[in-house]
Amino acid sequence: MAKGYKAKDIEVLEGLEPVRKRPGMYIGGTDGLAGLHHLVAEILDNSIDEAMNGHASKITVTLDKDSEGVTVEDNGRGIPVDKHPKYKKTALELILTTLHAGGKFSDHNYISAGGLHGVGASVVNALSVKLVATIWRDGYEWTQEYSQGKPKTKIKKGSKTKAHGTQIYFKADPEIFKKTTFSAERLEKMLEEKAFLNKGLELIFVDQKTKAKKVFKYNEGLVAFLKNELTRSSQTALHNELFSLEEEKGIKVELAFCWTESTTSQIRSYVNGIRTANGGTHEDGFKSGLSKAVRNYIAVHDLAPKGVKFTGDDIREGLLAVVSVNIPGREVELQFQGQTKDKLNNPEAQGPTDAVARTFENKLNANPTLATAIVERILLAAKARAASRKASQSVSRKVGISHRLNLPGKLADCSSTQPDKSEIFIVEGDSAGGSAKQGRDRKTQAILPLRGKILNSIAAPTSKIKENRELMDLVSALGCGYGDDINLKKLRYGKVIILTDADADGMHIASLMLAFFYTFMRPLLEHGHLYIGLCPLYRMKYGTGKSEEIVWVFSDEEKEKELKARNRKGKPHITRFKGLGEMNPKTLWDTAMCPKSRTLLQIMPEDVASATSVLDDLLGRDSSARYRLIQENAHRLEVDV
Ligand code: 0RA
Repeated sequence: MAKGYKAKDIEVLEGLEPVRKRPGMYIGGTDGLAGLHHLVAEILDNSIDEAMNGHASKITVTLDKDSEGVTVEDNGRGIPVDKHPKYKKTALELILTTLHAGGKFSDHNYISAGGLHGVGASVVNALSVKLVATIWRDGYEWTQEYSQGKPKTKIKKGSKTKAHGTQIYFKADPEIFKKTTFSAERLEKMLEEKAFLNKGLELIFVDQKTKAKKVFKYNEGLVAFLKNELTRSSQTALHNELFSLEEEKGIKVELAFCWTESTTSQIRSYVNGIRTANGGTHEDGFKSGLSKAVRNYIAVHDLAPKGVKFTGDDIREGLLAVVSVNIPGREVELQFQGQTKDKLNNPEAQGPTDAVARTFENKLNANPTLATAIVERILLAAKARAASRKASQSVSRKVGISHRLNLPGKLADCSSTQPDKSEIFIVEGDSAGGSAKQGRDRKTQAILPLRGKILNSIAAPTSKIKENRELMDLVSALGCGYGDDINLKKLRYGKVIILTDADADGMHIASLMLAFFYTFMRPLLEHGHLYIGLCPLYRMKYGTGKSEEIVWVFSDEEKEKELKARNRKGKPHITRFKGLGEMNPKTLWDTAMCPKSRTLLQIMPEDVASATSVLDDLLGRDSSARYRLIQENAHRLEVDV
């Protein structure tokens, strides 16, 4: 622990202008709710660091009555308020007004690499129309107010107190953010997640609007998360004990996992409290360590029947796991990659997670009954996979050799043969298919109408898939095969877009399709080829003739908002769409197909694995959930401008 941390230890890098100029670079977006709530996470992470270093025991987050202001308070040491000898400013001011200001200890006692890019309080300050820091320290209360990153007042010495701690109140700047109202639900989720990740830490959420107060504290940490997740998805573990492994040697690794009846696996991972929806090196390390432990155990005890080969996927079938690593130190910069920047790329995270997961072998050795249950589960998965592979081989071969010649009759193909310039719309029903065929850009857009409900592929064995005409048409249109024989190099379209009605039926069909893609063509999702096309619910027409203006909206909320925003313009004529089939080709093109005006949501494997609720939100009856989802996923929406 650092001794006598004072203002002089603060390293000063640069001012805050770049943050206001390009806020997206620092918080990942200013249109949706994600960026806005990221502000809270940044402030919260500082308090969590203070607590996890043993200086604070309680953190309270309070949301104002109007949901516009947030207060984060901890009972830590308080940010130092003495003046830095060189910069002639208090440590508080340096922390709040300079980018990347932090203590220069090697043991990182102040700012760990936490927060999206480890940028912290100054970024929040820069993007707040008002920020008030209240510090209890050195026997007094101290306050200072800021606006848009600049001090509005000098630091004020208030009344005497024995208390110690830090309180930051802030309101997001409407010049920067489209929306400045915080969501209580989201904040609550954030605190709950932080409580799972930091075992024993007490986090309190107070919503002044509803007067609700919630306390999050999980002494079991990630294991509590597993239990919660099992209950939520009404699943049970195959074994009594849930596994928890941890170790801290520089990099802190925490793992919790169990096996369930499910035929898929779900691994959730974090680095320094940041969710990595697309996994990365830490997750890879976990998988390889777990495989080694299980394989070793099976080999040593000679448990594999002759001729049964099992893969990593077999080992992980039914696995539910959380992987959390903390990479300390400001020297190590977190590296993220992938289209959505949510995949960890730091090589140093792999070894430690691998090593910790490998120690699972000891648990297996210590408890043979439990080990037998798990090994049986894995061998069963291996046998099932071998059987389904055999069944699918004959089909895939056919698909592979001359897929160009084998295209299904109802496919309206595009003329381009370059996958990166081609896309395919999978639409439901012939009437929607007809409109889409007429409305499309035939150079780059192919249409495949699917009839009837497709098989629920999660439940269906691979051999049944082969008998399903609709799915086989889909497979041959895409050209890349499926199951173990999938080869994305042969994928004929760069974007595969599911387009269904925004109603319960459409939702059902879309979820079946997602289940199919997830189970049999997962690499398609992993490489970001799969999208859901969003169709508007209403058309709002203002004026007529030359002055006519048309606005498409996707939900009831959006409609209300639009009406409020435009009330001076007079009443619009509003049309509600019942389904794609009702739209004429031109309308369908304008709203759902034209790359310049349509809205696509990219679907990642996580979305399917973690919950069908993404779909519920997207296409379900509750259009407010849909609105929220669209808002929150603004960064993933692909809207060409
Ligand atoms: C710099 C130095 C010290 C504490 C902090 C910052 C600090 C920052 C935050 C942010 C939120 N809560 C916080 N609590 C503390 C250490 C000061 C000392 O050595 O006494």
